[in-house]
Amino acid sequence: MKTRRAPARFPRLPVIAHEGPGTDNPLAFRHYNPDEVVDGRTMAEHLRFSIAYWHAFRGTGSDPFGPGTINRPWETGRDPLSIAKARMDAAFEFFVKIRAPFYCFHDRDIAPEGRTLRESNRLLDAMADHARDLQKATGVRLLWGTANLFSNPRYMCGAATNPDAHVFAYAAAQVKKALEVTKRLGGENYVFWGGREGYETLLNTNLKREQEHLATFLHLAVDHAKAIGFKGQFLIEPKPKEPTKHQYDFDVASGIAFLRTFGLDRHFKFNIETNHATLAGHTFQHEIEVAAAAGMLGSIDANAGDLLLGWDTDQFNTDVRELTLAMISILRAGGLGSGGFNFDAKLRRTSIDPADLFHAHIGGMDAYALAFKLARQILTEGKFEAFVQERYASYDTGYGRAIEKRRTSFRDLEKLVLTQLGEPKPRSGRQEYLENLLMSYLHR
Ligand code: XLS
Ligand code: NI
Ligand code: NI
Repeated sequence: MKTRRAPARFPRLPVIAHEGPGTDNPLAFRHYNPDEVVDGRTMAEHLRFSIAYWHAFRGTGSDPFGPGTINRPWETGRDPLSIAKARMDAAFEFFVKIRAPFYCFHDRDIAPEGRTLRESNRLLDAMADHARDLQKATGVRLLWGTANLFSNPRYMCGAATNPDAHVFAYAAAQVKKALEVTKRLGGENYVFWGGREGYETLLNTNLKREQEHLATFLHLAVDHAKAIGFKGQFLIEPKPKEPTKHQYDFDVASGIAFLRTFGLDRHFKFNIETNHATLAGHTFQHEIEVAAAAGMLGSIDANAGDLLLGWDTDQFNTDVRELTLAMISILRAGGLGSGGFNFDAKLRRTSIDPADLFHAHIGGMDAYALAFKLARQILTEGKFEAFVQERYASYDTGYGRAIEKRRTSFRDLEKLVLTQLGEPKPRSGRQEYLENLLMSYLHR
C-alpha cells in the first residue's frame, strides 16, 4: 500500500477504537463498535458508513464572503495529478482510521478536470487506478459514484435540462465515463443528484421539455448501465432547491411521480438526505416513510440542517431522537439493501484542524449507532407497533377488510351506516402518551 511508504497524513491521530459510553477519550467511539455482532452481522455491516470525498477532502471552508480556511497539510505535489494522489492517500488513511467501510465520490472530486473531455477522462482513469490500488490495500469499498454536473460553468443552466442540446450531450458523455469508473471500482450504487436540473425563472424555461429531457437522460443512463453490465442500484437524490430556485426532484413524492410518469420507476430507488428533507418542508422520517411505502428506499445521505437557515448547511447529525425515528422507519422497511449511511456533511468553517474531521465523524457514527440500538429495542418490544396495529384494527375484518380489498361500494357503505353502524365513536390518538413512551427509551 502506497500510504505505508509515504509519511502518515494524520500522524497524531489514531485508529479509532470503541471504548464504550463511559470513556472520556474524545477520540474513541462510545456506541459504534464496528466488530460487535448484532443478529449475526457486525455493526459495520449493518450500518455501512461511508465518507463523502467532496466534503471531507475537497471542501475548503469557503463561503460567499471569504475563502477556504481548513488546514490540509497533505495537499502538496508538483502538478494537479500528484496533488490528487497525495490527497487520495490521505483520504484512505482517514477511511481506515475512522473505521468507515465505504466512501463515495463525484468524478471531479477524485481527479482534476482537464482542458478537454478526453484529457479529463485520462486523468480520471489515472485516479481510478490509484483508487483501485488503495481499495485493494485497505479493504475500503465504493458505496456509490456520481458525476459533478453542476460546478463547471458549462452547466450553469443545467445538464440534462439545459436548453442547449450540446450541453446535454456533454453531460451524457461525462456520466457515461463516471458509470464506467464506478463499475470498475465495484461501486454498489450510482447516484443522480440534479444539482442544477431546475430553473431560476419560468420566463426563460420550458418546464415540460426540460422534464422530458431529464427523463430521456435517465433512460439513456439505464441503457448504458445495461450495455456495460453495471449491476449497481441507481438512486435519485431529491432536493427542492439550492443551487436553483426550484429543482425537479423536489422531494421523494415528486420523484416517485416523475419516475412513474416516464416509466423509470423499476430502475431507481432514492438516496434520502436529511437536510434536503427539511429544505422541502418535511422531516427526515417522512421522506424515508414515503420511499419505503413505494418500495424505493435506497440509501441515506447522513447530515443535518439548521432549521433557522434556508440552505443546505450539511452538518453532522447528533440528534439521537431524530435519528432513532429515522432508524425505526428504515429497519421496519427491511434496511437499506445495497445502500448505506454516507456522511454528506462538512466541518464548520472555523473547524480547521485535521482532528476536527475525526471528531465530526465520530459524533455522526456514534449518534447513528446509538439510534440503531434504540430503534432495534423499540421494534423488539413492539409497543408502538402494537398501538398502531390496534388503531387500524377495524380494517382487519368485516366491512373494513372489504374496503381494503376494494370489495365494496358507496351504496353498500351507505346502507351499512343507515341500518347498522350509525355514528362513529371518536378515539384518542394519544400523541402525548406516545411521545412520553419514546422519551422513556431515549433517556433511561
Ligand atoms: C448536494 C448534494 C450532493 C449529492 C451528490 O446538496 O447533497 O452532495 O449528495 O451529488
Ligand atoms: Ni447529498
Ligand atoms: Ni445536500
